[in-house]
Amino acid sequence: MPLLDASEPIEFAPGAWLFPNHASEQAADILAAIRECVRQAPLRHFMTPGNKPMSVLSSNCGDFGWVSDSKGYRYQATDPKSDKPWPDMPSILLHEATQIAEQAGYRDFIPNACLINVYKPGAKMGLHQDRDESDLNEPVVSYSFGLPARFIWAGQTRTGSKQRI
Ligand SMILES: O=C(O)CCC(=O)C(=O)O
Repeated sequence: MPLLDASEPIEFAPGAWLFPNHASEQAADILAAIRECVRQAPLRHFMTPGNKPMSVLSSNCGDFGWVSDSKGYRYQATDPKSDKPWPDMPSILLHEATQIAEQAGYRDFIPNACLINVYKPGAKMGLHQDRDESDLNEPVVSYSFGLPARFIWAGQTRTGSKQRI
């Protein structure tokens, strides 16, 4: 499994870009905005459809949030804990995500959902594809802050060659 350890923006697979340290200057402001979101919609362990708690702590902001429970994975406009709408997406995230998507070649992207994941030591996310979105031509913009972590990129199939990032 080849290792990608880039210091400059790189398209490491068709349409998939890595922007190392892109958000480091805005990190404090982005994290403050996220903290305000999770104050309104607290972090929780979603249950898998098989009724197991996910190890990651999650919440959402934006018009829609990704949720999981015994009824399956889906996006919904309200927090199932409170039945209230998710907090508004912070303007710094809207702005940053739109700009970086444009740099990666995705014009006119307007994010309407933002999943917030917190990984305490030992928490994991298994290899998976995002398929609950209604338009798979839209990009997923993902920011990661904190301790070093290993991401596995497997391309279009689970069985194809993998990259460690
Ligand atoms: O927390 C992450 O960076 C990964 C999230 C993820 O895999 C997903 O949203 O599908």
